[in-house]
Amino acid sequence: MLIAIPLDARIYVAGHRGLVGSAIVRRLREEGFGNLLTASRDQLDLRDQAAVNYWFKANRPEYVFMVAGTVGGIHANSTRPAEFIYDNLMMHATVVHASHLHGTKRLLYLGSSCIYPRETAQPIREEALLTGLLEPTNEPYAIAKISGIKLCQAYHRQYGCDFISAMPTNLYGPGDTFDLEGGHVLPALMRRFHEARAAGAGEVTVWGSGTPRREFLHVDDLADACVFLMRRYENRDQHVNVGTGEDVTIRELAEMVRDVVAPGIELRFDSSKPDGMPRKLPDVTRLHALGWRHRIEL
Ligand code: GFB
Repeated sequence: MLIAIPLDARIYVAGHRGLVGSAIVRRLREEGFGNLLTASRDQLDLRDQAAVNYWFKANRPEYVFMVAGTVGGIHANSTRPAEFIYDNLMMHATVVHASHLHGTKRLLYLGSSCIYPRETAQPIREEALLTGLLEPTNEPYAIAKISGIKLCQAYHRQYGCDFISAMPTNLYGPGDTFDLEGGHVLPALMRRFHEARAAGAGEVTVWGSGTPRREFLHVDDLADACVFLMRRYENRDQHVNVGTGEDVTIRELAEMVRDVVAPGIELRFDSSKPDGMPRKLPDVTRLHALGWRHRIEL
C-alpha cells in the first residue's frame, strides 16, 4: 500500500547537514515538500532528551528521517569507540522516544551494514542479525546501531508506533568527508591520488591488504530509497537492507580511482592498517521485491 505524504507535511530530517541528511533534503525539495524541519548541532543536541522533547513539542514533526549520527571510517571507529557508542545510542533513543511522546506519524531509522556478524554467509540476509560475533573495529558503533533497530521495534510492539528501520551499505557522494584519518575509503583514496598527482608522487599507500570487498551506494540513491521506504515499507518488525547488490575489492576500488585521478601511479598496501570485515554485502532481495533498485553505478 502507498502511504501518501502531503506536500505540506511537517518532515524532520535529523542530521540534515550530513552526507545522508543533505541528500534526503535535496530529494524531498526536488519533489516539492515545502515544510522540512531541521536543527543544526548547535541548535539542538540530539543526545539531550529534555532538549529533544522541547524541540519536538515546539515543531511537531509528522514524519522523521532519523539519519543523524557520529560516523566515520575504520580508523575513526577504532580510535573513538566511546564517542561512537554513546553519541549514537543517545541520538536514536531521544529522537525515537520524543517521536512517540509527540505523536509522530512515521519514523525511518537508518543503521549500517556493520551491524552484521563479521563471519556470515554473503550476501547477508536481514535474518543474519545477532547470529554471530561482530567486527571488533566497529563493534561499539554496531551495538549502538543494532539497539536503534530494536528500539524502533519495541516502540512499535508496546505503543503501536509506526517506526521502520533500513540498513544501508558503504555510502559516498556529495557532502562526504575527505578527512584522511576519520573518513571512509572512497573519499580518502580520491584525495590521496589527487594529492599524489599534484605532488608528482610515484605511489599511493592504501590501508590494509586490498582484499576486503565493499559495496558502495551513492547517497542520492540511498535518499531515494529512504523516501520510497517511508511511503511503502510496512514491516515494523523487520529492518530492510539497502544497497546495490554488487561489491568490489579495495584493490579494484583503488585501481578504479587511480585510473581516473592519476593514471600510472603505483599502489602500495600498508598491512599494518586493519582490513575490517572481509566482506559485507547486504542481500537486497527484500528491497528489490518491493520494487526499488539503485540507479547510480560506482
Ligand atoms: O571505508 P572504511 O574506513 O570502512 O574501510 P569499513 C573500508 C576498507 O578500506 C578497509 C580500506 O578494509 C580499509 O582498510 N582502506 C584502504 C581505507 N585505504 C583506506 C583509507 O585511506 N581510508 C579508509 N578509511 N579505509 C566502516 C565502519 O567500516 O563502514 C563504519 O567502520 C560504518 O562503522 C561504515 O559501518 C559504513 O567499511 O571497513
